[in-house]
Amino acid sequence: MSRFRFTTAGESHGPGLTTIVEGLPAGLELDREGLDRDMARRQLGHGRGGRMKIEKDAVDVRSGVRHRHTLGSPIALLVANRDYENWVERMGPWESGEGVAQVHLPRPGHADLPGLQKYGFDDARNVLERASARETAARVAAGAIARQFLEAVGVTIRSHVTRISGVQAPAPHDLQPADFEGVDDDPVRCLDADTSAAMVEEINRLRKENESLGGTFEVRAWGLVPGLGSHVSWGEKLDGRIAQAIVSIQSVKGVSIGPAWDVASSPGSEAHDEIFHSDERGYYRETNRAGGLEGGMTNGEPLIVHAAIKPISTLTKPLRSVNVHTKEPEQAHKERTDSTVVPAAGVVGEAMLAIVLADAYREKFGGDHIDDVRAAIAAYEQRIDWRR
Ligand code: EPS
Repeated sequence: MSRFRFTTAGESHGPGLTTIVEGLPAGLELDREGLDRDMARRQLGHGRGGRMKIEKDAVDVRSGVRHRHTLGSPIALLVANRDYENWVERMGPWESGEGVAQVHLPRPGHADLPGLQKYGFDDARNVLERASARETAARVAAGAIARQFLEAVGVTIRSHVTRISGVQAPAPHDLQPADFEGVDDDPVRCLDADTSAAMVEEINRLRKENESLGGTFEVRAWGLVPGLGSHVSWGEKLDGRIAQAIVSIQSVKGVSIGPAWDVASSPGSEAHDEIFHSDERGYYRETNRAGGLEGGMTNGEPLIVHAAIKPISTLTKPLRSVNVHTKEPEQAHKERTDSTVVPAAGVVGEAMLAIVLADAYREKFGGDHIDDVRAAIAAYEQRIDWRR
């Protein structure tokens, strides 16, 4: 199979998360430290709650890898929930459930109410455990593998936080991967030190007021060959595939490719990227307003994706809701939560973009062994005379 596919399973306070990744070529060298690093990066960020002190997410590779190289077979990845030992009675698959408190107060903004209605449950925990952003640990495990495949074909992916609540970072131009060095050491994964300090202050201020905070992040990818995705059918357009993957991240409500909202308010002459050619560079552009995609295909420029995340819907000062048993007004369910997850969401965004791009490479270049993939890419680059 030459498509990158993955599926996750697991509840937030159940025994653990499972990811199955399919469709990688054989012979790809995997780096365990790189995998651990991505898992640890997802746990970072000022504004995370108590859970991140309990967990130390580590990936147990159960299949598909031997002697540090992929076998071409499905890769099964397990991430244990350390917190499960505190939740066995409430979450264990074979416990009776007798005497376990149910959640009857759906939180506005969470999956609680539509999930209860759709699946016919009495207890919103049956919904919220799977809807929880804990599932993103399983996505990042898959994304870390996708990233290593992409690195093997010359693609680099990075992210940074561009807004937290009302604090906006200055618009960055022409970022290169090297500009992201140290971004994970910043408490909010922001590239601008003054903005970062203001973001931390804003988190502290609103946290004291029992508020949660949303924001925006940006993910970039460099080194993509032109022509990934296709203009021929809606389902093959890479912009649509990226948008689906990014908006599927818990709490993400908006996505754009490049500076879409600015472009929407610009005249046509200032909305596009004029085409140039030189013997040294081949085709090139002097701007990247398209965010690296034209007609649903990569155009050889860096890919730029923005995402908007709403504030976490579990509030320590809960919003008004209704008890689904009595139908009486009550305050929404309250449990341990984060103030903001925007810094971590950028890491999840990297993972989801890596997954879509790995799939696009598998789709376009096929190959059973990583050397087949590299040879197919080299032949294509030669055909279109593309230089990195
Ligand atoms: C998360 C684990 C969760 C939350 C958060 C993300 O842990 P717990 O529910 O035990 O505190 O910190 O989940 C949510 C934001 C949510 O809405 O459910 C994680 O591992 O990232």
